Amino acid sequence: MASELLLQIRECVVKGDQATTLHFVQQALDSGLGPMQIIEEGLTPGMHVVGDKFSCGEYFIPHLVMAARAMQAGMKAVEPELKKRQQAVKGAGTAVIGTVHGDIHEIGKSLVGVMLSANGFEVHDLGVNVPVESFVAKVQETGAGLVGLSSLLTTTMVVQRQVIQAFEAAGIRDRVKIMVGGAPVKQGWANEIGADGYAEDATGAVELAKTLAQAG
Ligand code: B1M
Repeated sequence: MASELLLQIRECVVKGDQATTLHFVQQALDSGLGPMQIIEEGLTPGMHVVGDKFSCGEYFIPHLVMAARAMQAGMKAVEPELKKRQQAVKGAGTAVIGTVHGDIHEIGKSLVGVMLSANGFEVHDLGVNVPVESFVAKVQETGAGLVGLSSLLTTTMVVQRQVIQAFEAAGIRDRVKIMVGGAPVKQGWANEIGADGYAEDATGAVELAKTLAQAG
């Protein structure tokens, strides 16, 4: 039953059907499935199928847009449950996150943001296509100790390096911990550009953020 529901959620994302995605996500929640299981075993695998279909020329941009809307509808439904279940630690720290300039992929970045805030971080989500200087300005304004940079395109990964360089140029690199992520990003890239950490997924991002916040 559970695996059938997760399969249906996946299929609805692949079809880009918002209403039905929402319906099955709600049914999954009602039947006691956990929010992370719904995200990781239903919604996200659906997006991977969509990505594969796009790669092989079966899907085009409108399919990606519709699938993203379906996934976002599902995410909205699981968000309250996600927040309820997380163990919020008061005063975990302040984080500034965003998808770097030139890149408009928002779902993974938003998931990281929701998970961080569910775990007690005060999150300033700058959105997508964020100019390099905006990260620096927001840190100066809020005093945030953590910066999260998301990048889904191989062509925009370099902007993560530019953001780190901008913090150096502003003379405040030692005041922030910078973590990077996104599908094409790997630990080796994080090392190469001098980031403080890399996480593969949203759960890993929360663990990393907690570790970096403690390291202060
Ligand atoms: Co685009 N896209 N897209 N896309 N898109 C990818 C990324 C792609 C892999 C598809 C493919 O070819 N198979 C490919 C990139 C290839 C590459 O460079 N390696 C691609 C391309 C090429 C493009 C365009 C260039 C297409 C074009 O115009 N010709 C274009 C670029 C636009 C731009 O940004 N300038 C484009 C556009 C779009 C849409 C706008 C249509 C849409 C996004 C809509 C939206 O976000 N509102 C879209 C979508 C939906 C995708 C796929 C299908 C799905 C992305 C997604 O939401 N995944 C994607 C294929 C794929 O990923 N398999 C694809 C679900 C999400 C939960 O996962 O974002 O990976 P993800 O986030 C994960 C982890 O990566 C990690 O945690 C998250 C949760 O586990 N993570 C972090 C993410 N950020 C993190 C930050 C951290 C830590 C972890 O710390 C700070």
